[in-house]
Amino acid sequence: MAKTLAYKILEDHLKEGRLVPGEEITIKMDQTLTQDSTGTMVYLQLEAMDVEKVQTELSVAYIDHNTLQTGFENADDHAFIRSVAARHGVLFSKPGNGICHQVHLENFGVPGKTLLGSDSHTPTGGGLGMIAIGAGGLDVAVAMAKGVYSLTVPKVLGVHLTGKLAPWVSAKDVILHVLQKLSVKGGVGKIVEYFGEGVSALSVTDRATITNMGAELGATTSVFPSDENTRIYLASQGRESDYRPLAADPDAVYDELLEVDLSTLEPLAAGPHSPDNVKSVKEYGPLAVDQVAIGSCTNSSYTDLMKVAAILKGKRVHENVSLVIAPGSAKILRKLAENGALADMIAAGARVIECACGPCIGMGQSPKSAGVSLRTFNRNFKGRSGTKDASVYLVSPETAAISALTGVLTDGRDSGFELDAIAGEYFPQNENLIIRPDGKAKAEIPVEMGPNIKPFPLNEPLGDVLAADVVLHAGDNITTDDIMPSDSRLLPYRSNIPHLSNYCFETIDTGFPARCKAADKGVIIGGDNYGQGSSREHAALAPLYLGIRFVIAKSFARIHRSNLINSGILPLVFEDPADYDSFELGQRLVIENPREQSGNEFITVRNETTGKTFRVIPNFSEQEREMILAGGKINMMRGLK
Ligand code: MIC
Ligand code: SF4
Repeated sequence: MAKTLAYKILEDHLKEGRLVPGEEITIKMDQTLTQDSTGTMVYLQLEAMDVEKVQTELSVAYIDHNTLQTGFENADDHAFIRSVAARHGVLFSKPGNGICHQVHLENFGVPGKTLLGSDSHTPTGGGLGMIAIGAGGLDVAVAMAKGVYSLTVPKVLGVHLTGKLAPWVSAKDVILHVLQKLSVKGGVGKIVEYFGEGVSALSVTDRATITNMGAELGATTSVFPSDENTRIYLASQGRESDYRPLAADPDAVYDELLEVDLSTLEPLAAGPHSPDNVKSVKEYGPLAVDQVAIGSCTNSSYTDLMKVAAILKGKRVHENVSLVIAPGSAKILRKLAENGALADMIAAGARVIECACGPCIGMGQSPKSAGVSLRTFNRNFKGRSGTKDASVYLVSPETAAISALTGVLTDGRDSGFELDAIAGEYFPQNENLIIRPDGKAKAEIPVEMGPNIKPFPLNEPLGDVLAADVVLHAGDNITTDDIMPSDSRLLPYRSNIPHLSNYCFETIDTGFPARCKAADKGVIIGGDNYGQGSSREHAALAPLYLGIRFVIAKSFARIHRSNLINSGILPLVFEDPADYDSFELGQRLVIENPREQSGNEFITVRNETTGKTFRVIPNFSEQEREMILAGGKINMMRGLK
């Protein structure tokens, strides 16, 4: 039978199960990546698993998120990660080397390989024809320890690309268009696979922009074929030998299909506060802009920044605009420095900051009160920039750069400026910011553990009755940034759950932690797509620490659902979504005999306060149920039942 590319790669890596949508499979994981804000938990967990060396072909620990060192905390985390990486044969990418997804694409991504990363934007690797999946830290730790990962087989949504992008329209506009069509939950339970003659008009870094933001669709991952452009990209990175052509069979049948004619697209923007709130730049504009930020794992490639430099060259950034640029990697920054593009940016009035996530995760550069910020990033959730009342618009690098000059959100096609194609470059290998393991045995390398690093909380095996008070009634599309906010104040505490838990749900309801403590055991009621966004397992661990035992929602985002199960918190779905409206804070919900009920099609929940009962759907796979019974993945691995 003709196959999609996604299923070909999955089949190549299949260890257990059948490739049938909805069934659980276990696949071999060739590579893993971690970053520092999820990495401390991952490496605490890896240490707890007591393995000697990682079982993957390649595992890399990146430092790119927590780079604003205002105290000892981040630096301690970096030292901890470096020491554990060395103990287990993991490569360490030093701060300054760049954003994990960009650096991985440049140096390590290989067509046809699998990659699991403790960051939701790991699917960036799909731009190189990888099956690259974002997951919670514990799943990545297990993948390192055992070389495998279990997942529910997704359907494959084919995006048929035809035509060619017009000048001033770029890869960012392609994915914004797809988001406009499908919404932030349109990719849940799916792999998004791009195919068709339009593919050849997109470079690997264009493709990586598109697969990167597949995370915003809620997709398991996104993937492009590996073709001549892939070969050219790998050759430019000195890795042509990693190239292998890959594509779906010509008559492959997709579960769903979306047609996109690239030539009909125009410059788009996602307005506050959701990546799917997409309109054309013209519809949103003209809009006075206070800040323009260019960078992030979505749009910080060499070609992106060369286009920006070309637009800025010989011009002046508008007097009302603060333009900040964060190149994706040290390789890119070096090249921009060598060829003069950096000088063009600086001369125009740009603020160039280090190669890291930076403003994308609120680490500096928060906009002014009620400010308007145009960003080439992937997420514009309320408050994520560090300024609660700021309005963040997600745009392409071209739109960002031209708007920085005009001071208003501008469609570059009206500028009269002609954008030339960016010439290919060769990027010399430079390993000075990578530390490779030196072959020493684990016992010879001590773990460096600073005082801010606290043990992760553990749940208890599921008891005979589950009773908890409603401590939050949340709406649709709650993000993990809502559940466990992250900014320059809080990122230094990613290895300290007790401290972080005091800020749980801070942007929505500052009374949440106190209410949880008063309730002893809590339940959260959520709407659709609960837990979308980041892979941070802190959004499960902090609630666990605060006594949350189950969450009932209309639907869950994939990674967060897994993180809840890994922590032994039950994610339960309303049988009848109308029941969602029937709760008030403080009501007591009781599940009798949850151990047995968790294996049924439905679980009956009694609202002790109103006397009413309703049903929820557990839908646990066999392995998930084992974790739920044991009180989480670590308990299960320790043999608890
Ligand atoms: C994000 O973009 O939200 C992050 C910060 O990269 C997260 C990871 C984290 O919370 O540490 C992600 O995307 O998974
Ligand atoms: Fe970093 Fe932002 Fe990318 Fe997350 S989305 S990995 S914070 S650049």
